[in-house]
Amino acid sequence: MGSDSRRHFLAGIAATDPALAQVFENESRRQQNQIELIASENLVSRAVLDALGSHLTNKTVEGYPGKRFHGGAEFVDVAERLAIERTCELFGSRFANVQPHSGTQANQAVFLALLEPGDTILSLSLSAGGHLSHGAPPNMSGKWFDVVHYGVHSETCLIDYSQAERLAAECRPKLLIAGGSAYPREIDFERFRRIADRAGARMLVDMAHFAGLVAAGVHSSPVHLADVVTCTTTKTLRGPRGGLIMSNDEALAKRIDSAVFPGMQGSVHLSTVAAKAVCLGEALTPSFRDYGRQVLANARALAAELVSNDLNVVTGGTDTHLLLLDLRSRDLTGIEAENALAAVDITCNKNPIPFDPPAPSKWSGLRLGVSAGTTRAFGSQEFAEIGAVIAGRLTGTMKEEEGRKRVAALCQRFPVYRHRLR
Ligand code: DSN
Repeated sequence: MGSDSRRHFLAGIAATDPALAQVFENESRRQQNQIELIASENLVSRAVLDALGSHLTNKTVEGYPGKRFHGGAEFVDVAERLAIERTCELFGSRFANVQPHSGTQANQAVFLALLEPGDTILSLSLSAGGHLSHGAPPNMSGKWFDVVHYGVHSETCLIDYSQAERLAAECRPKLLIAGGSAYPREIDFERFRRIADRAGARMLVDMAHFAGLVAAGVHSSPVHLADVVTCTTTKTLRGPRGGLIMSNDEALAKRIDSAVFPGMQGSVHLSTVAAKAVCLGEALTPSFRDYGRQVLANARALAAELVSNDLNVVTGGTDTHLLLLDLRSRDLTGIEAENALAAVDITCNKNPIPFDPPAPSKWSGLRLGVSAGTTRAFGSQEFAEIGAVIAGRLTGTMKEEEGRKRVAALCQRFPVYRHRLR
């Protein structure tokens, strides 16, 4: 082996690229030393990390297992088949596409399979907890389709199903979307199925946020009711960054496969597909059910602590891994609260609450999620302690130094993996 190729195959990043090695080291320390409450994050297993850093990244394939456009696919086909089979087993769907690079691309593939430009979509508005890819104006979905939004009741902040039904009768959408990024309560999928049927619409459920809870059996499943279900593998499902698409109708599944490839994507990110298979395998084990139950218990413990400290939790609580704080009564914006918590090493994100103005600087919500902390083995007691620190900082009753000390004590007691540099 020449010395160049020797170095190429044997030298690790610490030796070849110290600047990036330092980034990995810093991020690894940050994940150890901060409490992660961003609702779309989690901490993947070492096995998922192994899959993401595997030799599969060298392989180019397009198409689907057994029908590739490139040779040498006999082993990677096994990985993709495992991901497909495990998706179907875990969620009870007949068909699955495991290639979308993200939840947004999964949704775009569904649009390509089911819609023409100019068709009407009916979906939850962004400020009520919806998602950018469901027709928000700056997104491709908002530019290419005629989008109508339903929202939530002003008093309860729960989905206004009657409004959705009325709008569906008026605008006759081709696609009705349920799901979003910041709606903390269970969605009535049966009601949405009836609304879609009456309007002659297809129904898409985007369960990106709560897919792991469905997998764990602690949240109702939309898979037998919707025409198509999309999700990410990232959030409560605790896997790599990427998307899945499920359906039960063979003809529709074929259209979705064609929409993903060759419609929208090229070669498959095989390391990610293998990592999806790993996380789906983990989600099929009994311990993932325990994880799901603990996520719900922790989210409720956090909500209860915040409410008991006079903070306003939108809808009064949560049925999922996430909750939303309404900061208006504290005269704080979301960004001010996010910064105040960052100063005590708690990471979370500003978010619109229902009826907020569109400008992010004016949002008055803060979104908190417990998936990553639960993976770290925080239980209800630890989440009550986290709630006490959040409340203390947002109500001004706890000094910054004390908040930082209490967060550091928790982080020390519950270590996460460190990045292994070679
Ligand atoms: N949709 C964004 C979120 O919920 O944070 C990214 O996944």
